[in-house]
Amino acid sequence: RILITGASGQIGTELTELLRNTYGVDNVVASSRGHGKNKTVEENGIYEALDVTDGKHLGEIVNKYKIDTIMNLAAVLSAVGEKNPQLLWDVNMNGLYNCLEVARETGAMVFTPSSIAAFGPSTPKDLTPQDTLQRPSTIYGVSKVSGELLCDYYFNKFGVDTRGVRFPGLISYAALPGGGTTDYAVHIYYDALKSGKFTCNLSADTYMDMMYMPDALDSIVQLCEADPSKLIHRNAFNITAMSFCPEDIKNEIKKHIPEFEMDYDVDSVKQTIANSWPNSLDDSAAREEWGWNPKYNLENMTADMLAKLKMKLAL
Ligand code: VAH
Repeated sequence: RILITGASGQIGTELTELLRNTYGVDNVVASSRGHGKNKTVEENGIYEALDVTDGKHLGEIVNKYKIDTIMNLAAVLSAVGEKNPQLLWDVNMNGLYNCLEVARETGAMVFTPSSIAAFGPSTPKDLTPQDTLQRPSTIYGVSKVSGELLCDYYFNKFGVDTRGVRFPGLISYAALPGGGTTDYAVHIYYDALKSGKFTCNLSADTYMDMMYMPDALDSIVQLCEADPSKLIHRNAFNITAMSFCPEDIKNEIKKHIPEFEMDYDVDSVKQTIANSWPNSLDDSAAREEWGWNPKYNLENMTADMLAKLKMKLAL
């Protein structure tokens, strides 16, 4: 059985649905901190209210359901984290530590996402290598590098099967993102449909790696099902699908909504964070070691995102 923490979040909401459909409803235990946050997750299968910083309760759930795979998606994201670094450290690091300790005792696998945020201003920005300098300047990035190192340690020291990917900005229509720096790339689609205009909080030439959620979900399943003997790396793999700036996504949306307009009101905190991240990643290690191969680019993502959002907003 699989336990998903953070199951009501942007990734967790859709990952829960995918895993229930793939492995069977009775083989997936969804958990999140707040009751009543996400009816879809809470009412369509096994659900437990769980705060990952409560290691004892986490252990009880893992034993109750005989969990063999923990997908730890509970996290505070970059922009929210800069406003409350202590909360971020508690959730992102103590939550992960609790998952690793339970896995050490039970033999469970642990998947934890890292992020392009694990890189910093001194990292090579273009086609950022799999193995390179990681001196992030955000507390979120510090927690992601620390998480990568902690997961590798638990694999090398205790044999815990830990795996992770460095996610770029994720774009989805099912659940809103939870306070990240890349969130503009989601909200732009909502506003394009709702009002025909959008005010972007990052500058026009801010390039960041991005990925459509279907590809992100596939990467989690592919990596967790990968033959461990083929994995040279574990925590965590660079993966990306596209790199674009606000002007690129505006122009792609205008192909569908010609009258769409965008202006700028740059958020200095988010801009500073975005400037510290890579412009594009080299994801050749993931392609070679476990067959990573994304299907969505800016063009087909935009077409699908607008079509799905139109239906969602109509409801
Ligand atoms: C954030 N969406 O903006 C997350 C992600 C690469 C960005 O980690 O914080």
